[in-house]
Amino acid sequence: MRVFSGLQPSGNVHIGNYLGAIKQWVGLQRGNDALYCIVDVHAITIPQDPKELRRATLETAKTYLAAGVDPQKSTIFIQSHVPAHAELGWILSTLTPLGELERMTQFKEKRSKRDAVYAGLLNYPTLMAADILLYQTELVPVGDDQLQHIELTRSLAERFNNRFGKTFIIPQARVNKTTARIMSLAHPGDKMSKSDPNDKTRINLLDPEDVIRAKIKSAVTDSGNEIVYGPTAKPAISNLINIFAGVMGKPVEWITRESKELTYSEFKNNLADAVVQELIPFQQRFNDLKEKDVLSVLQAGAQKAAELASSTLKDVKKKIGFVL
Ligand code: ATP
Ligand code: LTN
Repeated sequence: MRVFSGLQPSGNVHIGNYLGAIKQWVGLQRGNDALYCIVDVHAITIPQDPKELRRATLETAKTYLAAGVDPQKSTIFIQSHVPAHAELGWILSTLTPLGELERMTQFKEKRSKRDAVYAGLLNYPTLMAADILLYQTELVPVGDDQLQHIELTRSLAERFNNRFGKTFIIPQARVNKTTARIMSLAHPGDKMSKSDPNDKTRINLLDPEDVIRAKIKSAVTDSGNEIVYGPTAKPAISNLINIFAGVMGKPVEWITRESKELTYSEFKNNLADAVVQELIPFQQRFNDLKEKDVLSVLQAGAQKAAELASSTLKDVKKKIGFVL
């Protein structure tokens, strides 16, 4: 199957991004034709410091590689290296009713947090639809906050196909049940987020071991003292169980069975051991990567992606009446 997904280049890549998205990507490389993109064109929908954007873009590429995305199996590239994304994004924006964009939860959320909002932010979902549709994608592995965008992508593809003839494959989202929405360590009612000003709410992939342990130790828990799963009654412990299950690659039931006799503090210790065991080797691989090798992976990736994208874009242009 053709698989496509992406992450915005920003610092603070956290264990929610890792378990909700990147870890799924690694698993999907086998037997599929996967493209994993660093979406810098999306990132500039909110103001970015140019130096920081460049740094974060390369850091995100290193994160993919260190997490196990293998350039021999998958295509890794930077969105702005393939101009077809912006071109198809523009075309799709001319077919998207304004009301549908204004209703997007992520847009409303981001808008409410900022004084100035630019047109690009409203058009974010049409660019995301272009990312996906350009490659005739069948499967889009993401966290559950992206489901609404994928729904819009599907309806845009259907609308285009109905009006101009069959052009796009209708893609499907793929979320991992236990890790689709990892919650904040401090406020289990909120999603763990890159942009939360309080760093203690998340475990960053690059946090040192003592910081990881301290953050897990100070994570809020629920009343009572039993390790039982129940996202409504016990949201904080259930979130920690989800993280544990995701890191270990085991079902929630296995974690709760193994932890039945433990106190909250013993359970947290075991969780910290598991997270450290996953992240410290990741960090070693991350630190060993050289910028010049990363750049050459990205260059080869862009070339491959551009070839695939150009055939869809050409078909689209012909169908809408552009002279080729
Ligand atoms: P922010 O947290 O600032 O809203 P973000 O982390 O959602 O940013 P991206 O970096 O673009 O933004 O997200 C990359 C991927 O990680 C997406 O597939 C998204 O669904 C997933 N993801 C993000 N946060 C979580 C989370 N808390 N739990 C599970 N998956 C997540
Ligand atoms: N909006 C996504 C990032 C993203 C993406 C994509 C994910 C941009 N284009 C295409 C999957 C497929 C987010 O995580 N914030």
